[in-house]
Amino acid sequence: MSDIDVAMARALLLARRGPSSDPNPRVGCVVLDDAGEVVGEGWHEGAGSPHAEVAALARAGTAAHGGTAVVTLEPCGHTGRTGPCTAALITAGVARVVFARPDANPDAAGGAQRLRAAGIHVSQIEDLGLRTEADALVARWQQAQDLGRPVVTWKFASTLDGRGAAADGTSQWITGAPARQDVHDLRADADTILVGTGTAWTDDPRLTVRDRRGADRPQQPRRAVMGLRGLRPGSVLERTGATVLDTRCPHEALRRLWALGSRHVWLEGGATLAAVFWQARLVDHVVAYVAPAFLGLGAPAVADLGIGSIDAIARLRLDDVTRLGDDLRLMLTPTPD
Ligand code: AOF
Ligand code: ZN
Repeated sequence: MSDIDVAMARALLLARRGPSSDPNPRVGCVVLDDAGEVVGEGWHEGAGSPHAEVAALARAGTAAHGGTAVVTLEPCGHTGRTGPCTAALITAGVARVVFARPDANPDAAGGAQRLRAAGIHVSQIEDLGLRTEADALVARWQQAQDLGRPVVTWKFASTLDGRGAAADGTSQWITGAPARQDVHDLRADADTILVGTGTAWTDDPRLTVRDRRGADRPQQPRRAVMGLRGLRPGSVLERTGATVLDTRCPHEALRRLWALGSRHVWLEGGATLAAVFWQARLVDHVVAYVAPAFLGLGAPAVADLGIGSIDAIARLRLDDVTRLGDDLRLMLTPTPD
């Protein structure tokens, strides 16, 4: 591994210190001096805070002069919430910039060109493994940019016969503890947990991300409730100030969540709300927890998806199967018809 590859691997690690879901991508930067020694490190802490390059240059000070900035993302050439990184790199007098992947945000793109115009040697890292890692780091953010709306992951738990609740309406617990903990781990990747007002009224859920001991984690996604019924007075969500989206339209709900900075919505139910998103083709990923159990009569975990005959069957691509205790977790992607 070259010095540059080592620095890029380090920059990728630093980037992971940033929030996993934010309107901005996670970015890390390592500054090397003209002898190849690390003189500054930085990462982006989320929208509104300094970009990774600016943070790393601040630590490097004058040692950056004639040195190399190694960045996981092409430095931005625009003034958004903060100034352009290209300007900061030029002012610091770096001789060389190596980045791992281009910035696909049309506003921020063009950074490499600007740096070149200022006489800086700019290149994309050669190592394909490092490029792939940099892509994976911002995959969810990139998907949301491409869609122009938050990515939607629909999660549900069901029995073998597709039931989400028993005939008397009771539904806790279908899956075992390992599967329930897994939900918390996956929830942490989203910035918003969304349920319908129906679910909010019946279940009075907390919708927080908890650790293995059941304590709330420090970084919590936004909790949002969608529908025209509002929140039950005195419910947990009302007391803790959940976001209320007083609309039945899933497009409108996602527009509002996007404006609030949301890029990945974790849709937890109920079945009717999920079906509304599905029929609007707004479901990007499905996570299904299947318990080895029957309920026979009872409420289906999945509501009417508007499928009238076998020709219209909704098939999904099976991306992964994992056993969690006695349950199965299926990761799926809807396939276009
Ligand atoms: C970088 N370094 O650390 C990050 C970049 O609104 P702003 O000013 O925070 O700009 C956000 C955009 O800048 C974001 O959409 C992405 O294109 C880029 N993010 N660029 O050079 C960084 N976080
Ligand atoms: Zn920047």
